[in-house]
Amino acid sequence: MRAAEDGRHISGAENIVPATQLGRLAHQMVERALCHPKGEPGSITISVDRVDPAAVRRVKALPVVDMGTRDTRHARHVVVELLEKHTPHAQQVWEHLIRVRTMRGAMLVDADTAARLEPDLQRGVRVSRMGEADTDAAAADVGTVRDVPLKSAAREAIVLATKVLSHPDIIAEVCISDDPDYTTGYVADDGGYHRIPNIKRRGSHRGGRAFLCRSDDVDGLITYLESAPVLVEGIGE
Ligand code: PML
Repeated sequence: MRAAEDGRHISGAENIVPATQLGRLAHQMVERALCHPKGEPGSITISVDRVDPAAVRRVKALPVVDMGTRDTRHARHVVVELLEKHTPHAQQVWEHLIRVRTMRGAMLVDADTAARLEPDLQRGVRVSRMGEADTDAAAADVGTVRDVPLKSAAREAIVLATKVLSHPDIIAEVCISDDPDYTTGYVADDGGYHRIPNIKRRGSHRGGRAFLCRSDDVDGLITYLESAPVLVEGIGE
């Protein structure tokens, strides 16, 4: 699902489900798009692609680690400290991230040089074809329509981060939501999905994702992130 207003991206969501659940899922996604905190969209697009069940890889969800950061200064310190385990350019990765505006996809950053590796710097890398294996648990978590955006944001981010980290060339991901009301971000790495409250000030439209990698096959890595179907199991277990 993609929701937009005057060509401006408002929200998006996706999942991998059996055909019998498509109606329910489409209904939930439309309701969610209609009450997103970034505003009511002028257009909502739902698209459906057939996926070969034999091609779907199942991976265990990253464990969630709550970092309990006090304010934006503390949050920035924690992000940089986590990234420093993986790159000498942690500060530069943070700078890349806070400068980005209106980028739908993610930045792909070389851990050794801090160079951006995406072929199209404006488009970025759009991670797609992922979902939560236990769709009954996901549906139960959805709750009332008003709760949907907040409740599902973390779950969907865990699904995305787990897919991203399931590629051996990815070392870490850092994310700031571009939703002005959503101030919890995360750093995902081999230690888990680190939730970071106060990663930005409320009301800020800043936001984006950066994937830190070491790769001899950037094209293959991008193909995996954008096209390989992955189901994530056991969120929060
Ligand atoms: C997004 O807007 O896509 C990012 C959501 C980040 C969720 C962070 C969390 O609450 O764990």
